[in-house]
Amino acid sequence: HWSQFPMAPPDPIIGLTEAYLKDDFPDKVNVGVGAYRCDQGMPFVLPVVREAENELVAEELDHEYSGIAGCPNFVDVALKFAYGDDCVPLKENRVAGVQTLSGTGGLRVFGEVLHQFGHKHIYVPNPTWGNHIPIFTNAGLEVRKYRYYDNATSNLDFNGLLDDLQAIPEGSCVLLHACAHNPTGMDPTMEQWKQISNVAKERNLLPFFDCAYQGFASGDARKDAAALRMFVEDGHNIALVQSFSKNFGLYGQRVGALSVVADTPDEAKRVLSQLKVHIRPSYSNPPRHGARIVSKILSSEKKTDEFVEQCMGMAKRIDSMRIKLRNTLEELGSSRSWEHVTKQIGMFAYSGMSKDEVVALREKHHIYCTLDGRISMAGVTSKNVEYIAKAIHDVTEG
Ligand code: PLP
Ligand code: TYF
Repeated sequence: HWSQFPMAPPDPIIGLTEAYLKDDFPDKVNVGVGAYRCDQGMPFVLPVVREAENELVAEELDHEYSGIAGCPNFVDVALKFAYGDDCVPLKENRVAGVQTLSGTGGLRVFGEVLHQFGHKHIYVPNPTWGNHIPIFTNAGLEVRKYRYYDNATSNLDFNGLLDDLQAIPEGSCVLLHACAHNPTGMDPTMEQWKQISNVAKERNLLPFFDCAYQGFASGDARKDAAALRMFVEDGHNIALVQSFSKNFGLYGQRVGALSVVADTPDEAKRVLSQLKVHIRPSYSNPPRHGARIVSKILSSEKKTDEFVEQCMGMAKRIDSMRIKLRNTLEELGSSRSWEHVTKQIGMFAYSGMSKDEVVALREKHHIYCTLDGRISMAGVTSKNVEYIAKAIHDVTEG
């Protein structure tokens, strides 16, 4: 019967790595998937992660199952990392939290729970991380978009965003990128977040934060959760998904958390019970190793400081590559403005290249980035930045 199966297209992001690996051009460049590379182009393991891992090996822990909700200490420190130590709902024990299969797994679990409790749709920014759409569609939700970015000016379309949020059905769930928006690299200012919070109040919206880059926005991981903390202080019962893939460099370990703020401890317990009901028949319980690493780091003030410093190091290297890429394009005499490349934050440059230009970049220069023109700056290095700039110049001016 498998002969009846049509061939599915490759994933728009992961498929790029597959194509890149097959390419035998010596100077090929993978700036598709958002995975940090050191300046030598190699994967980077944070020294504090190595240190925690070595300590864990020495402890000779067992490999028993976790509970359905994962490692309780991990959930505890992960939530404090995002919400802050002084968060009132955390202190009042009214936040339901579970360990998830990284950000992706948390988004899916919450999407399913929303659907089960009567939500028919969810609003996501336009554009958003490509995988948001199939994640929520597969959870049974209709995915609707609110305006976010103005391609013409390479800027946030804040008026469009507010107008759209004001017009959506009351009680809807709205997905917000907590910081370092993927793919545009443009976040609202704190004043703009306040206005979003006010509209969410007026319209009784459910703010659902996707926090995948805590540490890549301001450079200080502890400050990057400012927007979601403000929403909690404003009295919103937010939901939050955290990924530890990028900031801790734990991509393949699948470390994440899902949490939901409730009005009372009893309500939080009921929400937790429903999250567990969804997880048990899905994957039963999450993996332990990565959660133990994060738990060890965030349980120690010294290791947390080291983590913040090392994460900042990654963000700074990316920033230096933004400057180098923009300067080189300007030196080459580009007729386009590349100012947005240094204005944007996080892992990506939303370059403004057209689909045809992206395809030419791939076919002519063996540089792989997504069709929307998103370049993973985390894959740009001192060695390939000039090659990339010259190739972009060629396909945009040619
Ligand atoms: N959300 C956003 C906005 C992302 O960019 C990513 C990864 O690129 C994720 C969630 C999920 O990543 P992971 O499943 O590795 O945590
Ligand atoms: O680069 C991006 O936007 C992501 C990265 O399981 C990614 O798609 C890759 C694998 C994965 C989750 C996220």
